[in-house]
Amino acid sequence: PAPHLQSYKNRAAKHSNPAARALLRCMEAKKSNLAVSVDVTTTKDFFDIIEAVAPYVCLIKTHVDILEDWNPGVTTRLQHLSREHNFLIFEDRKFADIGNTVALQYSSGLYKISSWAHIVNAHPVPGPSIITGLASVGMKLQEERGLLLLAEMSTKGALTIGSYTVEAVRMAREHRDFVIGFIAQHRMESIGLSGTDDVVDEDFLILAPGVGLDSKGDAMGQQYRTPTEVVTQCGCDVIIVGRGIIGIGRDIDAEKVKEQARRYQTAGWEAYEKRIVT
Ligand code: 6AU
Repeated sequence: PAPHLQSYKNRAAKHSNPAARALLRCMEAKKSNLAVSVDVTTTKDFFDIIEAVAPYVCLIKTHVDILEDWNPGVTTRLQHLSREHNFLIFEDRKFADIGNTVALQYSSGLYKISSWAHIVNAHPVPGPSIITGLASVGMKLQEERGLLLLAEMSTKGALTIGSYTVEAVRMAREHRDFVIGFIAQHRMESIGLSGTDDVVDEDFLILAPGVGLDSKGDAMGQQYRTPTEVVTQCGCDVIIVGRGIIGIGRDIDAEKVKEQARRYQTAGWEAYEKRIVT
């Protein structure tokens, strides 16, 4: 059966990339396909949220460059929490430059992303060299590292449509050792294939942003769908939730955040259980 009809557990046993295996195993162990997007600007709020949601997530998604008081201790503490609470770390860096530049952006600078983020993402717009550039750093580390390509975006009027998405999938198929999947709104198995192409081993993870239970969008083009639409109907594997869980006010209410995380975890898992056959 197609990957999305199989359990995360079965897929974990077969996947060739160590970061994908670790994520699938974690999802199975915690019964969670929830990634929380911690889009806040102070390290206090950042860790208050992570500590509140940690039991309910398989993945914490960061934008470390929006933290006003970032310091190297942030990523040390984040890695410690990742081990303690069993979740992976995804830095949502959206690389989009030539291979040489993205390799430097991934490995160096203030953030040294490759040293702590299990997963990063990239826009396919520069072509395959963005993958080989990032892989030249990530694949050399003896660590769990993987890349997601942004094949579809969640925003109104996004240009990630038609042949752009098809080419993104083609690029990923050429680099299945490092590209573990897509940021997308649907599964990609059927995309760009002729009847004779052989992709029996293909298991790309689909991580879907733009998920909300109470809202249909924001004032800046974001569009939300429910976990049922995203996971059961469109076959995505991980739901990425930011403001639906962390709220939009100034003050973080840890109890409320916890309650919402639990609610999305349950919704995401029930949507997954309705989908799998093996
Ligand atoms: O749930 P929200 O709307 O508060 O946050 C969604 C998060 C944000 C975006 O930067 C990110 O998901 N995102 C992405 C990613 C993950 O790459 C792609 C996209 O198409 N839409 C989107 O919202 O941190």
